[in-house]
Amino acid sequence: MHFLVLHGPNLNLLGKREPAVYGTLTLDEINGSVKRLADELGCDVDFLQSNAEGELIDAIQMAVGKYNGLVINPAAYTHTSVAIRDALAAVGLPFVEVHLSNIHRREKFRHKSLTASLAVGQISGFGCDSYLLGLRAIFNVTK
Ligand code: CA2
Repeated sequence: MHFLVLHGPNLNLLGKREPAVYGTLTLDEINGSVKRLADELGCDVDFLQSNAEGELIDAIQMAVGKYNGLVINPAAYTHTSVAIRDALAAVGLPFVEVHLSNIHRREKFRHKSLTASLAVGQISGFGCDSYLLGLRAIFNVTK
């Protein structure tokens, strides 16, 4: 099994800014934890972070035939991007949407996700563990 972990805009700043909201771990540290879990589960994972909507869409389109599923934190695009939703719908790969923070206890504009209704499920509010739970979830539903 092979999974793609996609990180949306500004997540490259993790560990360097706003630790009260997003924690102190860097993106590389989160990816390292996800990779260790993947090794334990016996699956492969690749990672991509992009600040560009089009690059995320290209990665989603190119995931077909290569990956069994996605773990995606679309970051701010969660709340705005019809284009990312359309790409996820078009490829039809199973995906789990993850968020570090609990988007439902933050500002109202973060409560709406344009992608969650296509997802197998959404995991929100557990910091780095959201990604680990997301990988376990996509692994379990696709095995
Ligand atoms: O909680 C999450 O994972 C979010 O997807 C993070 C997004 C936010 O727009 C979503 O509403 C919830 C923001 C990612 C920005 O990451 C930063 C990390 C460090 C410093 C500044 C921003």
